[in-house]
Amino acid sequence: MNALILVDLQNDFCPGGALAVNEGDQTIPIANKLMEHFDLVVATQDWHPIDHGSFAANNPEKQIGELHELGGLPQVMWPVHCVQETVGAEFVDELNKENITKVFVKGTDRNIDSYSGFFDNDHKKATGLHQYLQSNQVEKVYVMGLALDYCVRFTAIDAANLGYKTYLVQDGCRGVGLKEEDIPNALNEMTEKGVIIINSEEIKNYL
Ligand code: VGL
Ligand code: ZN
Repeated sequence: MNALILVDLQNDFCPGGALAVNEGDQTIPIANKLMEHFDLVVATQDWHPIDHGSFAANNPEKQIGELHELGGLPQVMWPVHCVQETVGAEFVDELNKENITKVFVKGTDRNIDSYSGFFDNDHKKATGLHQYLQSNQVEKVYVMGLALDYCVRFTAIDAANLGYKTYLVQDGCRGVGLKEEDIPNALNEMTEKGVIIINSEEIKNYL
């Protein structure tokens, strides 16, 4: 079985949102089109409590974009984003949500961030995504979404490490790019870890 993994296609990561990714909304038509090729479509959803430790606002004297620490790990300070039960945390309206079989929330523990859709950043707690894919006999996963240099990157690398044949659909992703090299570095790192980078137009060649 093949699974499409849609990473964080939420309002806050799109233009006008709290942590807007440049052209983030352009990933939505690609997600909608790709769904037609998959029996199993799962989505991750960044889902933070308002007091989450990754928010600069919850760390006195820390500015957005600065590096700090959370749960004993280096942590970028983010604007308040994807707060549970807010419009910013909702999936983008134009996304065909009826085709999503299951949603996995992450970042719910205020004391640790979770970029990957599989585990928190310390790999201590699983979201249930791996178990769900295993119970559906999934062998190949196709990852796309927001943001390429954070949640997409860690989701794809965890998938490859867990033994899935892992494809990254590059045109279905956009990155934050805090530093200029972040997006090319993310692509290189994924390739090194065995992730195969493809384009949505050639999906049929890789199913
Ligand atoms: C993300 C930063 C903070 C992402 C989530 O979805 O890539 N980035 N929280
Ligand atoms: Zn977040």
